[in-house]
Amino acid sequence: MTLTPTAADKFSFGLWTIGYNGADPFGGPTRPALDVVHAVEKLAEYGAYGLTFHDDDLFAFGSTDAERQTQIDRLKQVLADTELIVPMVTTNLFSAPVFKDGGFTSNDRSVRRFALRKVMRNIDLAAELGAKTFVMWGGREGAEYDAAKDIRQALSRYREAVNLLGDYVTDKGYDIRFAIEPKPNEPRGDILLPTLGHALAFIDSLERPELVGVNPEVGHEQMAGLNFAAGIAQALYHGKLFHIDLNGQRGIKYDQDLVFAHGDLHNAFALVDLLENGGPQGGQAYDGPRHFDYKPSRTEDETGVWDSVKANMANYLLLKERAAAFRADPEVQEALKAAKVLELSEPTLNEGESYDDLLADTSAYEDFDAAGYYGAKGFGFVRLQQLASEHLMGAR
Ligand code: ASC
Ligand code: MN
Ligand code: MN
Ligand code: MN
Repeated sequence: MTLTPTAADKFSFGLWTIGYNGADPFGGPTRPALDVVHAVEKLAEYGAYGLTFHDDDLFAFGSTDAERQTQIDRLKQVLADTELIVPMVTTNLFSAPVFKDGGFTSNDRSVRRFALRKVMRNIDLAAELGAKTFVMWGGREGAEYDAAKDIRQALSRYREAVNLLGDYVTDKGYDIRFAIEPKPNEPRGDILLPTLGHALAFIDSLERPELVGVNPEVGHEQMAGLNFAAGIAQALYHGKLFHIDLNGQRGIKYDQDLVFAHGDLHNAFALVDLLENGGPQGGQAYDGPRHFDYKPSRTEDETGVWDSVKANMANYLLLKERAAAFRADPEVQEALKAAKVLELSEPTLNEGESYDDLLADTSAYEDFDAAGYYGAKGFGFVRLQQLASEHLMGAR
């Protein structure tokens, strides 16, 4: 296996990620602005296949139509020159002061109407550039104070917005689906749709649920103390993994946006194994972009930025190679069998068996030695996890 990224790996980067200038709540920029043309040329050089952006990453909030068009034309030219694509576009409804209480769910109705217009304009651009996914990260959709936000009404307004956007892409004939990105907090004290589970339940309440999936981000779920790989498995179960944001996070704290696998390495291994080897027949479970949404640390200069770009992709490919070795190891196969991991895919009832049949089966209950069954034997999960660890650490 080659560890050099190619377009077939579908690695994409947000313009805001490599373009992050180092500003944080405690200090200003440590790096100069990054031009989109230079950014795309570098991504192409290192083997990425896609660039994603928020409207405001490409042309500053408040740009004139002419300024906006100049930037779009410059992007289009460099995409043509490099053969990079734009698989996903998203709208910034969080930076400008007008969005300080949110976009779709601001208490102020005029702000909500402005937010919808900003998104509709950006959907037109997404369609023009051939993007297939439109991400919605509602970073300011939330509150600090319980008295300040009627959460049930906020969810109704969120629903109203997503329903309207679903009508819009349908009427326009755009080949675009939406992906909601959950996050528990930061920048708001609490954000609506805080985890992917909340988002999945919300999607069920929409008029066109088939148009809407999730874009989970590693660190965002981990900020809520959740198992990211397990969450992705549930998103796949619901057929809702429309996009994914890869990065690293070390525990329940502020959103670190580290390089992918620079956080919980075991879970990153489980995630890549799931995406690459976890399909129903053991095939690929997800074939969309492997999108990195991280921040090159504030300590880095431009060389460090490109080092971090290479690190994200190298870590993914290394984990993919380690996961393939894990799956191919006969000892692992045997340990999986011993641990009955494969038995879980067998339906619990026999084909055609009814609950009456189950009730009549004395071996299931009356004659089943439930008290003694597992007294003396274990599942061997620790041995299995150690085999995974040894593959992960390159010891096998
Ligand atoms: C996004 C997205 C995020 C946020 C964040 C902005 O579009 O996926 O996680 O915006 O990266 O800094
Ligand atoms: Mn993040
Ligand atoms: Mn993200
Ligand atoms: Mn982010």
